[in-house]
Amino acid sequence: MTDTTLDPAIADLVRGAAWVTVCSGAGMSAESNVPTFRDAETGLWERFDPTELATPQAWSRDSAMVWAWYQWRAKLVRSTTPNPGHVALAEWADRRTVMVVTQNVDDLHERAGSAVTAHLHGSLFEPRCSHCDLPYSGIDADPEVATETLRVQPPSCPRCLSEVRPGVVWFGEPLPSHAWERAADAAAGCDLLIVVGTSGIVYPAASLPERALAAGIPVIEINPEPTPLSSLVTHFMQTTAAVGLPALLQEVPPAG
Ligand code: BJW
Repeated sequence: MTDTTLDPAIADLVRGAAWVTVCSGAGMSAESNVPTFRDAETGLWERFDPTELATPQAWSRDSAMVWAWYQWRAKLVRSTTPNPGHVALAEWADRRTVMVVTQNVDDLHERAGSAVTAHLHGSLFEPRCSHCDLPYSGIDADPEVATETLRVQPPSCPRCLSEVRPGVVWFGEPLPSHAWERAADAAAGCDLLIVVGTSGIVYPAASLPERALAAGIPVIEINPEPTPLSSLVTHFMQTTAAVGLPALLQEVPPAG
């Protein structure tokens, strides 16, 4: 897709939106070489199903394996850089109100210059005590010291000596309530909602575009593959984040 093929109706929507809310998922970071969740994994972890590891049950069964996996992912993210899709959103915020609501646990939106409204599923870089929730910042949680081994004993909480866990949201766990409230407000108040790079099957995050559509707010989806949402949205752009978002930004005149 190039800017010359952009649907004029999409261009009109983008030009007319003073407040845009963007809901991003793993595909947002795919072109930064961060693996998505449901695509095939490669390398050290190819023997594991990531959706099996991102559960409280996996943590109870083998916390050392889960800790090592998250430290490996944090180190991998540190080695990557934002792609043109991340950069386009940061530049868009110089011209209009842009709120980024992400399911991603990486920090690529922030490193591109966006102020993220909500990290719905937490962060790779905010480990905390599994018992008392005290944030943990010991050197042994620094991703730079992570090694490519299958098991690493998690650090101990300095306050209660329980194991430190990754600061992410696993299946069956509630989303951080402040993040969810900010996300719901951002989706309810915007003029245009853009959903990018998510399979749209994990709730409650997947309900945000559904709610926006029900409220009459136009929704544009960007994804190289159709999802359950694609037939419901106002416009489906079958392309990638690093192509689709810069193409949309071209329609937004600079502020002033
Ligand atoms: C590209 C691209 C490119 C590729 N450009 N695109 C209602 C109905 C049914 C079930 C439920 C429900 N409500 C709740 C549930 C249960 C459950 C759930 O949703 N289950 C479904 C799977 C059936 N939800 C939960 O358990 C949630 N908690 C909850 O609801 O709590 C309630 C509660 C209240 C009070 C007390 C207790 C509980 C929590 C969900 C947590 C999800 N956690 C994970 C792991 C996070 C940590 C980690 O990263 O390890 O979050 S799972 C994983 O999936 C991760 C992701 O954020 C999330 C979504 O994945 P995403 O981003 O969509 O990635 P993919 O890989 O699926 O898709 C990538 C897409 O990108 C694809 O479409 C590609 O085509 C596309 N793509 N290249 C653009 N270049």
